[in-house]
Amino acid sequence: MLISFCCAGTKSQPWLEGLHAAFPGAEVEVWSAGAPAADYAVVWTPPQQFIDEQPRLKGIFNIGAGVDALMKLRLPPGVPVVRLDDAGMSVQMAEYVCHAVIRHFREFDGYEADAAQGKWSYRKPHLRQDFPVGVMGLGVLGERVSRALTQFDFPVMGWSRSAKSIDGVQCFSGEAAFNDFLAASRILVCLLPLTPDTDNIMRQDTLARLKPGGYVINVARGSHLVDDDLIALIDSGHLAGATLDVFRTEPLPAAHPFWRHPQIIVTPHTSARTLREESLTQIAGKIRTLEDGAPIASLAGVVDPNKGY
Ligand code: NDP
Ligand code: OXD
Repeated sequence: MLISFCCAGTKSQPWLEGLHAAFPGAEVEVWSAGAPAADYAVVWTPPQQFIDEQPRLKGIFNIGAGVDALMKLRLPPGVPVVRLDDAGMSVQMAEYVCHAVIRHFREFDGYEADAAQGKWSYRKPHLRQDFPVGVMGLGVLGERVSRALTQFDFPVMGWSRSAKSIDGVQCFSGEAAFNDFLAASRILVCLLPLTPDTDNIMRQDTLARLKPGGYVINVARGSHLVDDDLIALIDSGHLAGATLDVFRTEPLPAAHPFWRHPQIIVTPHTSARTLREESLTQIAGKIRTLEDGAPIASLAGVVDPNKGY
């Protein structure tokens, strides 16, 4: 068995060692143009050439949850694309989003600014019922985030394609319910996959539907958000600000206005990191399952090419 590793911007050695340890009899190689064709591919944003040089792949394993970069390629028909299914990301995402919501709700930025000036001053506490949080995407990450937010007694709403039922979360589904979901939300969290349906989903007309004083937390992909529309809505006072972890261009260019906007917090695509050990264990387990002849449908995280996630 040959496993080819083709992951842009990733230190390969520890991954190769992990795959070797899981499959001592296998060859595990970092891909380079013209290398022998592999049985399995472990990838992150591979070039089209990598795919084109793989006539006998049995599975493509993405070392992230989002497969939007892969879905832009011409992929071999019938070869399963498998994304990470949590692998330690949902707890990180819950930490990040709860932190961002609470930081905004409790005005901790304001307290920090006061403290920096040696000021002992109180702010009027807000009511939780005035800060309903809407989570777009109730998949592996969005569901965990929604549940975590309910633990802080925020009113929590969720929106997904298919109908869901999550304790303590008011669930909306489908396009027809989108406007009602937005109108009921003040803080909007994006945990959607990036697909043609969700590209630019946070733009002037959709963000304008949020309750006054709205706040955006984007932890999915930069292309979900129209940057200029966000800035215009903050500057007009309809939105109070945003916490952004993902951007159209990453790293975020030095001249981008998000860096300097006083009501926008920027983090470097770090809300839920790929954890190598968890990911290797998950990928190795799935390769073994396929090698044992189990049906593809028995694996968690198999991407539906029609849905694009
Ligand atoms: P899942 O596939 O488990 O969940 C996706 C959710 O989005 C599902 O609930 C799905 O609905 C919903 N959805 C998809 N399309 C639509 C649509 N058109 N309308 C309404 N709902 C829709 O993905 P994950 O939770 O694992 O990950 C979500 C995204 O988070 C990833 O795609 C990735 O881009 C991003 N991410 C970001 C990270 C970061 O560090 N910033 C780290 C990891 C992931 P349904 O359930 O009905 O199918
Ligand atoms: C992912 C990511 O999709 O890291 O897993 O963004």
